[in-house]
Amino acid sequence: MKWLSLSLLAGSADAALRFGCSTVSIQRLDPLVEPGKIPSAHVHQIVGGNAFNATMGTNIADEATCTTCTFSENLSNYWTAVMFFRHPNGTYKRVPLMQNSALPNGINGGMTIYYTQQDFSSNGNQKITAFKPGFRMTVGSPMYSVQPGARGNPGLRFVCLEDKSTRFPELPTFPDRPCRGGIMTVHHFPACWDGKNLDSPDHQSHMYNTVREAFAPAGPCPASHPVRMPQLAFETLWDTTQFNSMWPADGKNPFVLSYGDELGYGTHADYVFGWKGDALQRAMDSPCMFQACEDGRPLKTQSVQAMNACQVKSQVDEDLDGWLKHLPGQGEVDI
Ligand SMILES: *[C@@H]1O[C@H](CO)[C@@H](O)[C@H](O)[C@H]1NC(C)=O
Ligand SMILES: *[C@@H]1O[C@H](CO)[C@@H](O)[C@H](O)[C@H]1NC(C)=O
Ligand SMILES: CC(=O)N[C@H]1CO[C@H](CO)[C@@H](O)[C@@H]1O
Repeated sequence: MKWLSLSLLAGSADAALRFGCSTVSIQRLDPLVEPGKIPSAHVHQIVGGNAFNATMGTNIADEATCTTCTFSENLSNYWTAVMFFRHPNGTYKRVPLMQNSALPNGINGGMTIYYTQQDFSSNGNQKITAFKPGFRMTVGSPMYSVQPGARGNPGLRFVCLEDKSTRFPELPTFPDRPCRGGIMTVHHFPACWDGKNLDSPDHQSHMYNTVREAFAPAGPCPASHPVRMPQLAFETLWDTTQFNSMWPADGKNPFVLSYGDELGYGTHADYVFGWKGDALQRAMDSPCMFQACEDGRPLKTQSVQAMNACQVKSQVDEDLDGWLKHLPGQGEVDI
């Protein structure tokens, strides 16, 4: 009898988290790929808990005292590279972040984070296992300068926004024309775990990617990585509109990611798990969808004001907001 009711519980259910996170920091730190290095090679924009640092321990849920995300039990960190505009006169300006639509008003920049089940509308009749304390991973790589192999990664995309709700088409590279509503970058992470390792030397091989375009149903997890975990995804909205009047005469895309990528094949993102206790597992086991998961059903939430108040001070003293002669950390000579 017990088995029967358990298997019924694991039946088909739609459950998904979608929430906003304000910017917690924009600086040159990279605790996964370059731990301890201050400054790291390129600039990142970070959201989530205030335990973000050059070196991060395995128990950030206890180290952080606040988070910039809607769900206050979520002390995880999420980050990506930063977008810059290159003016025809050769200088660079950081592109501001803007909040997504469908989120509470007043969120300061940041990103929209998704934890879905197998796909947007179903768990595919299987248990979705939450990440464990100490879990971390990356997706994509700044080293990719061409379409990475035949497999590519359909989970890493750019969208030319007409307005904040444009979602298609998804492009593998930067748009080749000015976009009326800005540019969105999308990062879908792999969701199949090897069941053993919280991390791996390349921060990727403990996970296996079955991602398809957009939130389309993911393929089954392979025997090497049998554990289905939440499908994590980031949406980042870049307000490129103030630069549309400065589009260069040669018509080439003037936007560049903070490690010098003008095409976008090197787009990448990083994740460090930091939910308190079993909060993420409770959410994955409940049938709630988006806002219905808030206000203690089952997750605790906080106000936009409290989200925006959580900040991490930059440890790197450098100008990121003027018209810069070069991208921070790029094209400098080490003395
Ligand atoms: C980051 O680490 C440094 C050096 O260990 C420490 O002094 C600082 O307080 C930490 N910052 C945060 C926000 O934890
Ligand atoms: C480049 O153009 C920007 C925008 O007009 C301007 O503010 C900046 O001073 C210019 N820089 C140089 C070196 O001409
Ligand atoms: C469950 C839990 O410990 N939640 C904490 C999450 O972080 C906020 C601060 O952002 C605390 O107030 C909560 O107590």
